[in-house]
Amino acid sequence: MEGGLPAKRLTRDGPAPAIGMVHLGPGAFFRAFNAVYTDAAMQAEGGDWGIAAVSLRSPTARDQMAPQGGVYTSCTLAPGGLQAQVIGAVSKLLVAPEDPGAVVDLMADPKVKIVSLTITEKGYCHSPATGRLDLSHPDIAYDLENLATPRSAMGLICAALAQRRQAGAGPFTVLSCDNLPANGALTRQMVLDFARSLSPELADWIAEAVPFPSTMVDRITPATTDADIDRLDAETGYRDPAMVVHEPFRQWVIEDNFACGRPAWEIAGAQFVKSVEAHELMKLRCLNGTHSTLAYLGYLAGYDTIAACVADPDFAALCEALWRDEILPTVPAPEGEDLPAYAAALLDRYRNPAIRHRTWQIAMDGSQKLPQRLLGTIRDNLDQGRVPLRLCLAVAAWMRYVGGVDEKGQSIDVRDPLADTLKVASDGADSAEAKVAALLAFDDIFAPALAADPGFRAAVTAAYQALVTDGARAVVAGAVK
Ligand code: CS2
Repeated sequence: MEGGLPAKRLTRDGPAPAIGMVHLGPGAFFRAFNAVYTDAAMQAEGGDWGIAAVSLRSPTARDQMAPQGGVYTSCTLAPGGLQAQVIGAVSKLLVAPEDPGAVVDLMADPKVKIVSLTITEKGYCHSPATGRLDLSHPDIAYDLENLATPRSAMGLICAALAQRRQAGAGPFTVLSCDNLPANGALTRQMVLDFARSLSPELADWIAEAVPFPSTMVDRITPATTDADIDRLDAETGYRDPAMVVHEPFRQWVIEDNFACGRPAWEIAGAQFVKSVEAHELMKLRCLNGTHSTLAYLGYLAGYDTIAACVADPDFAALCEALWRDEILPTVPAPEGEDLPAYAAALLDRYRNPAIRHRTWQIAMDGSQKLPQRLLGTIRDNLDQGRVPLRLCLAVAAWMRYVGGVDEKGQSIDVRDPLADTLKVASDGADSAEAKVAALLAFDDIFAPALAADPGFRAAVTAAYQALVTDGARAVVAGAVK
């Protein structure tokens, strides 16, 4: 702000697009991804696909975007500079806790054809070990008793579907866009588990009528910082608190199974396929698996960002060795993908110096991420007769991280739904062996057969001990020799 003039804010020219979708979870990823694809599809083909974006908790997204009529800036960050694009696909913003009934009514309106989700792993309220809905989760328990005012995504979806069934309004498509394996099938299971606890007839109708296509989503989108907002202001003259920053790359693979139409997302490059499974496995294991590895080891080594991690040749070599020896041998190539080329391109994406993706941000919610990012890959290696030492090192680094004290003795701000119990378990044990055993006993994270595997236990314990004795940098250097 100069000379006392208020900062210039974005405004919408003309009417907002008519609503055809409700999206739960309007955070940075949604704004850098779903809304960008939808904006391009509507510009090219028209269609009433305006998005009503619903926050499940905080009013931040609404407070940032509503004063701008829902429009915001999507900024592509490449080494060459910043490219800004104003996105107008978000027509309305709601905050569910302020009026959950209004959100249910909107979702029940027949003009809504798709309900999409970016609610993060923990938003599914599932037990990763059983793959079923955690009926004891406080939000789920509340919603089953209070369906008129739901708090969880599953509660909102079931309340709206119940209304639609009652009114003969037909289904909507539920489109999960979170980094979970078979995210459509998983969402279907959670919705059905919830619905069956309410009414078997509702569950049967949903099983019959509602499609849950799976998707693979990919675009690196670090949290927006004040420095990003200042930079956009300096370059464009607009001060946009709702702006998002992201890499140039994007990939969206979607199962083409929709009940009542969809935007022409293929115009913006989305790939429609019969089965997404192979793409999802490739992405979760190759990208998210190394991301989490870099997050824990990098944080312990004192690196603030992914780009800083892979500027260290040992950390870059660790990624390459992981892909070559431990990850790619467990991943069948999806049609049209060359796995070694895919992995090599990932390293270039990580190196993008314009993207400041913090190791601390990626380290969040590890208890919800480890199974699909690292543990499934470890299981497959063991089944193929190999103990994958570098993946075991990543698990050990997570264990050090959730212990809550870094290599300089400073406390770590661990964000995880299980943070407190993980810390208690770690603090209650003395030796490396005892700490590893205490953490492997979390059977919502580690399947009992994996936790009991002697080769896995020994490798994680040895890596944990080495991290304590030698520190992350030395251990990573040793792991790529
Ligand atoms: C990251 C992902 O924060 C994280 O856990 O690994 O958000 C990652 O950036 C995206 O999946 C990339 O598509």
